[in-house]
Amino acid sequence: MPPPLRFSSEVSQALNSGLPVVALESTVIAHGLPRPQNLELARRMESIVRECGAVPATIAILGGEVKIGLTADELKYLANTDGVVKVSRRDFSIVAVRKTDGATTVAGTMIAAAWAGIKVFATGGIGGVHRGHGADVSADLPELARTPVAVVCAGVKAILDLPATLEWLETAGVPVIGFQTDEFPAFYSRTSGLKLEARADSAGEVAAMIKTKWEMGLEGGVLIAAPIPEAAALPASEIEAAIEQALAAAEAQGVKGKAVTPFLLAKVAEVTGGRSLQANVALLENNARVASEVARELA
Ligand code: PSU
Ligand code: MN
Repeated sequence: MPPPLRFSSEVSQALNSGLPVVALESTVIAHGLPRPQNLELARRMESIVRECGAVPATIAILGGEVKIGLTADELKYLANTDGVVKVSRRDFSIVAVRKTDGATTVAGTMIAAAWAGIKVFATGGIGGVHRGHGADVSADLPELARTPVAVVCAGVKAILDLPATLEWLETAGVPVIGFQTDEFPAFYSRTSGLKLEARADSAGEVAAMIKTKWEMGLEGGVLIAAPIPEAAALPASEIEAAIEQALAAAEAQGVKGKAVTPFLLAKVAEVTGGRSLQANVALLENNARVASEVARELA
């Protein structure tokens, strides 16, 4: 049985009247972006979803309670509080018992969205298989294999092993749909050289693919990969040096477990300065737009 969910009034009204709702994650706010850009971005994503005719549901855990839609104050609190637990599948019961605050990852947000009946979710980059650490596989991947939520992302950051991540998704039967692209995008860059089997050119086409999968009784999610807008894209070469540096630092400092991804994200942001942050914001905004259109088509 799902835990009790606390809906914001905006989200509960939207769900009751069948309006399109887009889930948004909170790990990117609490662990993925520096302050104060994290709060600015969280607010911006919510307003974009509204401008696009859907209702945003930022998902997080406050005092052990699963919140579907945050108030302005809750969002601010989450963005500015230290020690918020990063919550994937394994962590839900722990934070519930301890009544602590938690920020949901892509995996955690998918689970809560599915409990709430939300079908579409916008994020920046999902987790994946880590470079040189084939056993370090993000909990986001098995979640995509089992939980029926469509996730819009800009691919994965090259801190990860992109080919291995795509192989994992193929094995697990997760459709990866390129949104107006034939290639898996690489977060900061529009291309990766990795071809996708499926491409959709409109939100309607994406929605049809999602709907058809679920009507067939095929369990699990769908990954929609929308490349970063051209104007905001960074050359792969510029980012690669920063990533190498970040990976070396993580290795040297012996960073392990759930700390690895936040560590790498912070290091890359530090080394590339404002440029990577700007790109990050642009692609998140774009994904909020694409997800809203898909949610409208599905509604
Ligand atoms: N990649 C990013 N930014 C992020 C994350 C990944 O570019 O903020 C976050 C997401 O919340 C994702 C999580 O679900 O990191 C994956 O963490 P891990 O690799 O520990 O599963
Ligand atoms: Mn990991």
